[in-house]
Amino acid sequence: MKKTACGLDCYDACSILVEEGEHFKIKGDKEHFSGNGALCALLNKSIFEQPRIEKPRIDGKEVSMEEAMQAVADAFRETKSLLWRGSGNFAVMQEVTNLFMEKIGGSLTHGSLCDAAGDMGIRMGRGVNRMLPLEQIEKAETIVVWGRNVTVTNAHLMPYLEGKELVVIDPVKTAIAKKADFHLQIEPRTDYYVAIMLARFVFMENTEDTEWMDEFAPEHEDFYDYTREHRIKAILEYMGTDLGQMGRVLEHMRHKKTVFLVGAGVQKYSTGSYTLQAIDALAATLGLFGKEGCGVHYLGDSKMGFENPFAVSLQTVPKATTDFSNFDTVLIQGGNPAASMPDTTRVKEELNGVGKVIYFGLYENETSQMADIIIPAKNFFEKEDVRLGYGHHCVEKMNKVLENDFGISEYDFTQRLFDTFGFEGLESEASYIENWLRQCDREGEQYFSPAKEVLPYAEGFGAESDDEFEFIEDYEDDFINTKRFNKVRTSKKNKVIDDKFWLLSPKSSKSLNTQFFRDDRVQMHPDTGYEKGEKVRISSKYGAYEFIVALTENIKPNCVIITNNTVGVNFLTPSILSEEGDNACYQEVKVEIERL
Ligand SMILES: Nc1nc2c(c(=O)[nH]1)N[C@H]1C(S)=C(S)[C@@H](COP(=O)(O)OP(=O)(O)OC[C@H]3O[C@@H](n4cnc5c(=O)[nH]c(N)nc54)[C@H](O)[C@@H]3O)O[C@H]1N2
Ligand SMILES: Nc1nc2c(c(=O)[nH]1)N[C@H]1C(S)=C(S)[C@@H](COP(=O)(O)OP(=O)(O)OC[C@H]3O[C@@H](n4cnc5c(=O)[nH]c(N)nc54)[C@H](O)[C@@H]3O)O[C@H]1N2
Ligand SMILES: [Mo]
Repeated sequence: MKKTACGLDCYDACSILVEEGEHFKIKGDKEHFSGNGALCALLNKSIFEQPRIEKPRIDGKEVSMEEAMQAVADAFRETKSLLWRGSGNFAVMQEVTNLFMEKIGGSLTHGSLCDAAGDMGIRMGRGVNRMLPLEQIEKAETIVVWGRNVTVTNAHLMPYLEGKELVVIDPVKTAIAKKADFHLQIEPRTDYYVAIMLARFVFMENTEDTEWMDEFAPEHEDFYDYTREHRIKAILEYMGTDLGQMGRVLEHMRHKKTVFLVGAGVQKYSTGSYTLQAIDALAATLGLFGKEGCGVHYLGDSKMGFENPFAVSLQTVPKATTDFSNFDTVLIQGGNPAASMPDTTRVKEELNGVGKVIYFGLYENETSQMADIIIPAKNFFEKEDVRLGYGHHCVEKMNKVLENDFGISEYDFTQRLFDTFGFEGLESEASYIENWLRQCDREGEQYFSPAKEVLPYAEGFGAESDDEFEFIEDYEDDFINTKRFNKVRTSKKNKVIDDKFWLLSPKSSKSLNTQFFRDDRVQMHPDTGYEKGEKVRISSKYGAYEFIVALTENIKPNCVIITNNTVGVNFLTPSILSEEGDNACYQEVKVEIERL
């Protein structure tokens, strides 16, 4: 049996056992930290069923790989060029193409469609974002699942939650919320206030960890004063909760080893960084850093601690709001920006303004349809690579376990361009893979990230662990007027009469972002008066699209859910960046609904 690992962009980064030969079969790895022996349906089924792009194309015409790669090389000669890389494959060799961009002086992107706002908020408080290892999650007494849809997006963590007190903070009654000891069903985009209010109540009842804070977070008295600037009654109402519910949350955290599992959901807003810094401040108030069974687990920086052989210093443009039409040639690798970036109307206009769009990927999608040159890629079963993780510290060598004679790997793509241009300095594929693995710590057969610390922040904060924790002390927000909390108007029978709805846009169990199953539905509360199967037009100030109604009581009537694998969802979302971190802000929008 050979081993490999899943390359899909997901917290779990599962190790995979492969039976090669006539009866090619994959299965989960029971021995592995993450994985508990099972594999998800995306891996067992979808990957093998999704039709692939098998032929390179130039202007819609099928050509040989040689012709297509010649056209790619020509497109990069003496032009202003950009590499926009998605996260279709999370493994490290995706970045080898940076080395070609460096040679031609092209541009790359910075920021993220995903987690950068939260990551920046963590850095603002802790200096560096060190991932909480799984063994601390295992030792916790209470788990607070905060804006993470664990059963869908992080399913292999479920065994770690068994037997623990469970609190869920989410505007949606998710599957995990239904199982929880308490579900705080807040209004969207109020997590900053939830954290500040909880911290305030912790101080009020004197259950804060003064001893720990005196040593590691000495500004705690200023923070207490800051929390007291927030008016309790108005803010609780704005959050859609009350004192009793806040008390129930605290009940599970008081004097308990507590881990917060924070997801992308809390930070898809312009203020996402402040939210994470506030959640961290609550954790600091409770003294949850550097102790067994405690901590805040968010999406980690998988490359932390490594010297990245593909790091280059080039000009960059923000990934979430890229002005593609400033470039003559754009290489889109492993992504589907025409669907996954916010503000699809703008993105499509921008892409139309580019001289040559090169799409390097596995599947047909909104972006391949707009490309001038199409290069079929190999998937992660078909090439050598290394998988790092943002949910745990295991590192896996990915081995080639399937043959593919029509696609090209990122390494071969880069090598062909080096050869055509006569560039030197590209090392062998094996030496790069060895470079990544050599930097890992090793226990038996298992590789671990060199950044792994069993008890992160036990000695302190910052890169040298000699800094103190920085509490949040300021919050600017112009999306809502925090003084005049605008209430959702409801009629006597609790039917919504406000004409605007929050757009919630989480992930789906049937897709990995826009790979695999694509949806066409909007989920709405029955009290909105719409009926299952109806066609509606949903619009925001950025654009509009048509969806089919599905009903759910898992949300409040002032929200709709359109998962991110739904065709057209990003016509509704704004081209703005988070105030810190240059992240996309998919949920910084309210939408209107029209019956068709
Ligand atoms: N099956 C599957 N798994 C995936 C992915 C996939 O597409 N499919 N994508 C992968 C990727 S790229 C990522 S980044 C991760 C992300 O995975 P998660 O961190 O789980 O992120 P989301 O699914 O976007 O949303 C998480 C939760 O946030 C809630 N939420 C929405 N708005 C708010 C809010 O204002 N406050 C709070 N407290 N909660 C809110 C949603 O209801 C949802 O339950 O998942 C990875 N795993
Ligand atoms: N409304 C809304 N939009 C969102 C989100 C949301 O929550 N709501 N989530 C955002 C998040 S967190 C993320 S991470 C982004 C993801 O957005 P993208 O990074 O654009 O990812 P995908 O849309 O999944 O497109 C991945 C493509 O990569 C290609 N691919 C897969 N494997 C390989 C490979 O090995 N090599 C090459 N060359 N290509 C490959 C496939 O053809 C696939 O179509 O979407 C963001 N968009
Ligand atoms: Mo993501």
